Amino acid sequence: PPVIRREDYLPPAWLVPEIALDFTLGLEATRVVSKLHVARNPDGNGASTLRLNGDQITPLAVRVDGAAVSDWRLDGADLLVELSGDAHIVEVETQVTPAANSQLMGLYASNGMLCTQCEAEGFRRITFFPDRPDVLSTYSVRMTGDKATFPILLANGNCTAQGENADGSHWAEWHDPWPKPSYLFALVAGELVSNHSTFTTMSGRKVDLNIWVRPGDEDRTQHAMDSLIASMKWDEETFGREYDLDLFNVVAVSDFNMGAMENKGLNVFNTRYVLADPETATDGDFDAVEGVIGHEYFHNWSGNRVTCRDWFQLSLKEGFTVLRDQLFSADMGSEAVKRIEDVRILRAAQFPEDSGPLAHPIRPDSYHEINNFYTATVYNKGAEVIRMMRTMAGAEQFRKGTDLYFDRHDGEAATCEDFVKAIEDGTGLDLKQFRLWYSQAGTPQVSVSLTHEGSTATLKLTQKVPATPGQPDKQPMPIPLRVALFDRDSGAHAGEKLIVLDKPSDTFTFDGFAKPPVLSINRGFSAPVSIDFDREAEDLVFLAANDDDPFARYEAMQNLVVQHLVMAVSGGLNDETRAAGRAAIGRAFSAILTDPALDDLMRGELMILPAEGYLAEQMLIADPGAIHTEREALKAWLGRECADDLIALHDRALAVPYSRDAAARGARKIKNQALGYIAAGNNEEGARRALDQYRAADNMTDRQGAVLVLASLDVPEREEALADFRSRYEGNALVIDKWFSLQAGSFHPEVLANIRKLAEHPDFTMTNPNRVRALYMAAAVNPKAFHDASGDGYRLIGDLIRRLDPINPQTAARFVPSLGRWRRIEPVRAAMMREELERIAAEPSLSRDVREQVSKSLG
Ligand code: BAL
Ligand code: ZN
Repeated sequence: PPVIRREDYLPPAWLVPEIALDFTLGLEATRVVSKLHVARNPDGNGASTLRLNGDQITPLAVRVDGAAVSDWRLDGADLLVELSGDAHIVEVETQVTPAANSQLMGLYASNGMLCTQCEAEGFRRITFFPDRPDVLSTYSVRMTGDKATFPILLANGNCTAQGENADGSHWAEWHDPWPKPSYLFALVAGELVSNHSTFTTMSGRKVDLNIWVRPGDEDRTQHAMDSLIASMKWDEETFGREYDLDLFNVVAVSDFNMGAMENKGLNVFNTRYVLADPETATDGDFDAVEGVIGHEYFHNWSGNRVTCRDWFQLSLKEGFTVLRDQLFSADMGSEAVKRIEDVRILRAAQFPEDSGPLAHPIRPDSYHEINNFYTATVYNKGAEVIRMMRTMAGAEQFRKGTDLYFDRHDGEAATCEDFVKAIEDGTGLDLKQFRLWYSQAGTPQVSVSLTHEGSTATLKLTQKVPATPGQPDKQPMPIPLRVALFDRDSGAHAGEKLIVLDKPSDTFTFDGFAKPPVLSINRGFSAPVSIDFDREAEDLVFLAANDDDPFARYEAMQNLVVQHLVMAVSGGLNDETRAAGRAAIGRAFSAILTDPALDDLMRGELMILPAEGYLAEQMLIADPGAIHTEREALKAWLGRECADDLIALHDRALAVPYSRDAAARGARKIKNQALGYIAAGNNEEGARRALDQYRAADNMTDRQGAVLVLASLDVPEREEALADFRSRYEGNALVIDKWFSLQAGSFHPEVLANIRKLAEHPDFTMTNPNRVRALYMAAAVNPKAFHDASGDGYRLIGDLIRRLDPINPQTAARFVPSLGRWRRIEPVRAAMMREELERIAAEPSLSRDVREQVSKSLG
């Protein structure tokens, strides 16, 4: 397949200022008549050929200015029409088969309803169109369908007319006044009920809000509605952004490739990010609903009003919108905990991407299949890059930059360069060198040393941006680091400073220290880098107990454990040094369990051990078996060593009644954390407590936490809880997803055999992405299952990719990166991982999605 390159961008030859779409709806066959008002682009190449992209569709009729034409031709999947003048009306008829669309791109059927997903290139599976984000059109949509099958008819914008026909069908017309690219088009038709509310914007516009779900699900929509209203208000207050239509619809569908989609005025959501009530959703699920509702809503400005010129600019809207949703969630809950969670996600998903065969800059230079670039790099690292600009400018100046950006580019398809320029002009920052963050891949490594002489502490920093595929040599980047130096005796510091390391190496001096101070660096994770600082365990214990920056406190605890486990895994510990290392960790851990000044949400966060994947990242070549064994051993040791404190914590948390306030959520968080350690230290005590917690649970956080622990134990209580869980939630797809995930993600000795059995379970299906991810993504990220020494975990994922690819290539391709990590894994496992990739590569008809990921991974 051809490679698409950023440097090859050319403006479109033809523009489409207006489009009218007429749908005759059916699950088996939907007829589409599309009328494009096309106009020659004065900035285009002047070509007389109009190229309309298509994908698995055929033109049934083509008309130009009302007259049928026959001199059209196909170039691959694209339709080419010759035009003589500067403006024409081009009509094309197509017919699609939604029920057979298992890719879930374009128009498809889900649970008896019709819905669309067009980003990135799904619109061309509905009708022929210049399907690129820099062609903006105003859309008028007419839908006709059987009233019993499709009682609700929705599209972007406002409903302008509706009526009934004598034959039992009905119709609706929708008009969206805001010009938009085709990827933001949406249509939904089906039996839906809504939770309705209203919001009055800052200028006094009353907006109707609906959360549409299948009948029976409406009781689980209030949190989504509350989150939507909070998002609308927050974006006005924080970014000055007001909603711009009279109606905002959100529809939940159960078959969906992504989390959700920001179609103008008609967001389409995975049910997972809409439905939530205490009985079926954990606290984490509630947070995810709030975050994704916010994210999609914020796209109305960062993505819709200002969209992307081309798909290489994806981070323009995604990185910025992720930052916006992170700031929103931080304001709605605990800023400290949110920051830690965001960094944990970045390290788990993005750092491995940046150090592997699929590494790419946040603004990629080339791709084969754009679906493969909806990555943690474009999204999460993209957010970190914009966050750094905000950190350097300060929130107030940054707002001037974003105001200028929205103002300058409203109604346009913009580039990352446009964004940086607006931030530069609005804030006064010089971002010349900073632009390297957009073009260079790889996580910068910053080596740190701190020396002390007289009353001066000298900080020496050295940066190295590692080579990545296609980018062997890197330039130094500006790295903003928030630092503080603590006096060991008083436990205080004289104020935080922001330093920017923009050279390969630099020194910074700090005066007024009679004794060597304790350095706290990259506070708040001010830069997405990895810090290499070999330091005394005692300094980390000090920071874990004293640092006033909550992220830095978490980081100190993580580093303490990472340093110890990396030594343990590499065979660098003897009995004595192992005992000393554990003792230091035990002291810090115990202080966390008992510190009365900590709130429980933060305490629960600090209790989490670094993930096995993150530990593997710290080693050039990792042995996943050794990492698993050492980490589990430490967890069990902590469970025994701190048993009394953990049991006291668990008992205290059990006594807190359910509510959604921060204190009760904190109690549930430490309850489940404590239970995990208790079970690790003493299986019987853990199993007994877990079953009690399960039986007494009046909410999903407690229930899932109990099953999570039991699922990994080889005890009789396990079966009771799993069987009850399944029968209790029979028919609730999202909770049955959890039932699959809990087992596939467990550390049970028979986990791989259990997964194979679950794949044969009548509730399992390959056609629902949530269910596929529930079973197989849980397995792929479960080091015990995936890295099983037999290689069966690799075979499991390899088999899945080959079976899923013909059904849903986009979802199948998401599983490839786990196998693509082989270069960083010990040789015996690496060979088996590679072998799986080769088996996939040998398939004769792979999708473009999987082909690209596999060939890059074999590289
Ligand atoms: N634009 C695709 C889904 C999202 O990032 O909001
Ligand atoms: Zn997004």
